[in-house]
Amino acid sequence: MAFSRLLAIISCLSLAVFSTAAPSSSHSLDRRADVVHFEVTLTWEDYSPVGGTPRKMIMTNGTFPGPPLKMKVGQSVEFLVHNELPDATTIHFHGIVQQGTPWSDGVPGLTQHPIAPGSSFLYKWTADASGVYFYHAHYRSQIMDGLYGAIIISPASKDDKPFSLINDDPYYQDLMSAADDELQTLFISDYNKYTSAELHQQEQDANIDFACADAIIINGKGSQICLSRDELTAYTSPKVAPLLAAVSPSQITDKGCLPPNLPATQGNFTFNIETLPSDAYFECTPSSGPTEVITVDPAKGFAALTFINPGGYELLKFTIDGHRMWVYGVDGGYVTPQLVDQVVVNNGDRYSVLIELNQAPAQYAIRVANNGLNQVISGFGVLSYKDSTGPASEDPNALAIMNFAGANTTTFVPYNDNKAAPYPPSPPAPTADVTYQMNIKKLGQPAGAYQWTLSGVQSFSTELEDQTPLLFEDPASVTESDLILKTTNGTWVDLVIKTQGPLAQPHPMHKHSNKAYVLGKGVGNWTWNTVAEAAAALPANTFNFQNPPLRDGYTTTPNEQNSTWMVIRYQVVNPGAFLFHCHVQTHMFGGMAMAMLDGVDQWPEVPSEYASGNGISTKLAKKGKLHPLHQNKH
Ligand SMILES: *[C@@H]1O[C@H](CO)[C@@H](O)[C@H](O)[C@H]1NC(C)=O
Ligand SMILES: *[C@@H]1O[C@H](CO)[C@@H](O)[C@H](O)[C@H]1NC(C)=O
Ligand SMILES: *[C@@H]1O[C@H](CO)[C@@H](O)[C@H](O)[C@H]1NC(C)=O
Ligand SMILES: *[C@@H]1O[C@H](CO)[C@@H](O)[C@H](O)[C@H]1NC(C)=O
Ligand SMILES: *[C@@H]1O[C@H](CO)[C@@H](O)[C@H](O)[C@H]1NC(C)=O
Ligand SMILES: *[C@@H]1O[C@H](CO)[C@@H](O)[C@H](O)[C@H]1NC(C)=O
Ligand SMILES: [Cu+2]
Repeated sequence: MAFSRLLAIISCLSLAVFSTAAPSSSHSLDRRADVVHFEVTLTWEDYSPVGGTPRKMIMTNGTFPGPPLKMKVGQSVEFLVHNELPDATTIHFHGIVQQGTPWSDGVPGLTQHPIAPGSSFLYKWTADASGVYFYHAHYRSQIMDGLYGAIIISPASKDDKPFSLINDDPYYQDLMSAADDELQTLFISDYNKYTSAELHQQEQDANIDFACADAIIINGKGSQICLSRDELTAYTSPKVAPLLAAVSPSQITDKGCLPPNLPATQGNFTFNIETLPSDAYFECTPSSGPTEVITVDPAKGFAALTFINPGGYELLKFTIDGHRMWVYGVDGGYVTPQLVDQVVVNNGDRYSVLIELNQAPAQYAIRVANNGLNQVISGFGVLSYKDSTGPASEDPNALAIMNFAGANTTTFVPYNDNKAAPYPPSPPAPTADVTYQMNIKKLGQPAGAYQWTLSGVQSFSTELEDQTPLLFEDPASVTESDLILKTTNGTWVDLVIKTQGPLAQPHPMHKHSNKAYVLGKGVGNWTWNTVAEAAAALPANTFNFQNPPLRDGYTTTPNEQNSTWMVIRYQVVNPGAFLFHCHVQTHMFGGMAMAMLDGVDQWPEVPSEYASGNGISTKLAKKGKLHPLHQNKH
């Protein structure tokens, strides 16, 4: 059923969907040298990306997702945001180091005060590394209300790119580099018809950790797809069958979700699931919105696509019918390329792939499936060869290698994250100066089923978002605690992240400011004081000190029976107050976060325009004093 819908979608493509023009990234070049200025207005509007009943969503300059920001490496960036929402907000530039500009990191309570409704804020930072990043709301879990858009920073030279490792013929390298210069971004995300605030209220009323989407959308487009009971049964993973025995009927819901009152997944709590609206978990009402079409030109030989997951809680994976993919970039950095058939994209992560356009000129399904056990769900887009008129085959599933539940239907090569070696090579220090251990778990009763801790002790309360930003404090006056750690500039820091089992979930962790090396992951209990101790005790290949992945997102290993652990290592190079947290929004909202006061010995002096309170540019921007060119905009 889901796939006959896809066929219908593909066969009407030639009629309507080609009109989706690429959004233009308009910006003005400042008179000052190499400053690029962007300006957006946020509004709260009725909208539904999937047809059906609209909800309130955040529009960025009237669009969802927001307009892409394009710039060159080395440029200074200004981003002026006008908050016309009914709520406060902040904007984070995900993956941007904010070297020397920690006050522009966009985290309320750490780097700034929330931007009040009706006011404006000017972020200023340097585009000091090439790659694909994204901006998104960082107040509460507002990202789930639609505030996100791409940041594309082009490199200084094509010599920086790893394409000689794919093909030693310069002709092909040039084609690949040209494709990379024109890369297209695909935001793949879960979607719910409830606002983030409504969803958190449902969590609290029902006492559950929420994880049940209406749809998977691509670049803000998609459909709510409802399966028959037979299809749902066929797609139910054997891994969840034993968990379902605890409920009656012992089955996933009509939306394909694990019921919200499973002790195995939620823990030992008393649930009030009768308070949930019926369509939050159970009732599936199909609706159709537009389908995202990515048009590619086979005359160019290759196309480059970057997949970004800004979603609330669904860990996702994608395949493209008829095409293998060279993964050449991860979280903005180039990597040693790998030729694969499927890539997992966890929340906050970015994967750049090259595809060779050597297939019959036709339209091919882009399949995006949930990678977690919590729900059977997929979303679809279309890769369309320019001037093609229909699908490659009458049978829409003829070229599928992954089904609606995300299970492989053939043998193939998934991307191996452990082999995401940075290009050019850039190894970490062989030892760390300091080790911090964290323990991800639910707080447990009497706390709610939606409340988590990263430190293993306390939850990071959302109320901390409204406190005086830690960056504005003298770090000597801030007490170190399980929620606030201090590091010294220049030192190498190991973070050991333990996830408590027996059902250890995958948590896509994100470090603000600098990237970190993923040294290793394991199943079982971490019982050592340092990585050096663990390395001496464990098999030789447990840790990678030679060419470990260097990235800003790192996902803990899931396990159905045991605890798991993960170690990341970073050098403190940018003093400031930086959040370390799970990018699953329900987990972050539930407290899975902590503050790193990096480089307390070299604490930055906050410029007066940022230190002087809430919204540096409220009046200035509106009077046009900061930006004469924009004088008449508001
Ligand atoms: C947002 O819209 C304003 C007004 O039309 C325009 O000046 C500005 O360039 C737009 N911003 C972006 C990032 O496209
Ligand atoms: C669940 O919690 C209740 C109440 O706190 C406690 O009495 C019970 O022993 C717990 N059950 C398990 C299996 O831990
Ligand atoms: C895909 O499915 C087959 C059969 O179910 C299995 O043997 C194979 O290992 C699976 N995984 C991959 C990555 O091919
Ligand atoms: C912090 O340490 C890094 C790495 O040693 C160094 O490059 C940087 O200049 C230091 N920053 C300050 C403010 O001292
Ligand atoms: C890990 O520790 C827990 C609690 O101490 C224990 O119950 C469990 O058996 C340990 N797991 C392994 C794999 O050693
Ligand atoms: C979990 O730990 C136990 C030991 O407590 C071990 O026997 C088992 O293989 C582990 N399971 C997995 C999936 O690693
Ligand atoms: Cu998490």
